[in-house]
Amino acid sequence: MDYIEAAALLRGQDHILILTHKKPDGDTIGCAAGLCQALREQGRDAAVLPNEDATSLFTPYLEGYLAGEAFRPDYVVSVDIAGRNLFTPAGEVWLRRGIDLAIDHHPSHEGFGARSCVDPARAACGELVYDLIRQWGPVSREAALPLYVAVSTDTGCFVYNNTTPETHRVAADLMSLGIDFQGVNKRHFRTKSRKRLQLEALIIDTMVLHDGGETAICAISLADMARLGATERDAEDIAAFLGQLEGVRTSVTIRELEGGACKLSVRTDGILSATQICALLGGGGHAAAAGCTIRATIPEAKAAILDAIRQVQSHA
Ligand SMILES: [Mn+2]
Repeated sequence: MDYIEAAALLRGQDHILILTHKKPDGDTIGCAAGLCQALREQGRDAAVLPNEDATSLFTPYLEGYLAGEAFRPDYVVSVDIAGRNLFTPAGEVWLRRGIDLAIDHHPSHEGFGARSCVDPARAACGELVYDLIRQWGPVSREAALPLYVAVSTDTGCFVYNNTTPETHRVAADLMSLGIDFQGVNKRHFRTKSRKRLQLEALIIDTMVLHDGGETAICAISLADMARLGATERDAEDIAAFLGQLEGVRTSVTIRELEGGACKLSVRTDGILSATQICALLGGGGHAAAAGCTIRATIPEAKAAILDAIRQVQSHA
C-alpha cells in the first residue's frame, strides 16, 4: 500500500507500538520518534519499543517515547526494518505475534508484516514517514527534528548516491518548520571522537586494495576495538569511510562480532550491485549499500566477500 493508505489505516488504530531495527541507525530511530510524536499529536497512545543496541548518538531522540513495561499495544508497526533477522531480541517477540504494518524503503524488504508500506525509491524511510504523517495535518517541529535526522543520516547529509530531488524537497520542508538542523548537522557530520579518528587511521593502515585500487577491503577486529577503547558510537557508519578513498568503487568493511561471526558492509558506486554481492552471503540492502553477517574469521570473511564480488563482477 502507498503512504496515503497507510496513513488512513494507522489513523484508525490506537495503542501503537513502534519497532526499530537491530544496531539502530538514525533512520530507524528518527522514523520511530517522529511517527510516535505525530501519533500522540493525533491523540493516540503510542510508544517505541526500547532497543538495547541504541548508542548515545541516537538515544536522545527517543527520550519520552520509550514503551514502559506496562505498555500493552493493540497494533505493532516496524520502521526501516528490511528482514526478519533484523529484529532485536525484544522485537522478535512481537515478530512472532505478528507485525501489523511494516513501513520501509529497502528493496530487499521481506514482507513480514500483515500490511506493508514499502517504497524502495526513497533514500530514507524518514521520507516516507514524513509523507505519511503529513496526511494527518501540519507536521510539528517535535516530529520534524527526528525525521530530519532520519533523512540526513541515511543520505550522509545529502551526498550519498541514494539522494534524490525528493530527498531535498522533504528536507527543505522539515528545515522550514524551525528545527535546529545546524545542530543536527554538526552533531552527525562535523564531529568525530578521537577514537573514531583512530579507527579511521587503523583502516587506512590495514586496508587491502584489489582491482587496481577500485575494490578496497578493511577489517576491524574485536581486539582492535578493545585496544583503542572504542565503542559502537565511535564506529557509527564506519562503513562509509573507505569509499571516500580516491579511485575506490567497491568497499567492504568487516566487523568481527562476538561468537565467531563477522558483519560485512558493502558500499559501491551503485553500478556493481551491493545487494547482489551480499545476497550471495545471505544478506541484503540497497544497490549501493548492503550488508550480511556470516560465521567466519576475518581472513575467511575477506576471502568470501572477494569471491562474492568476483561472481557479481563476472555477471555484470
Ligand atoms: Mn534506512
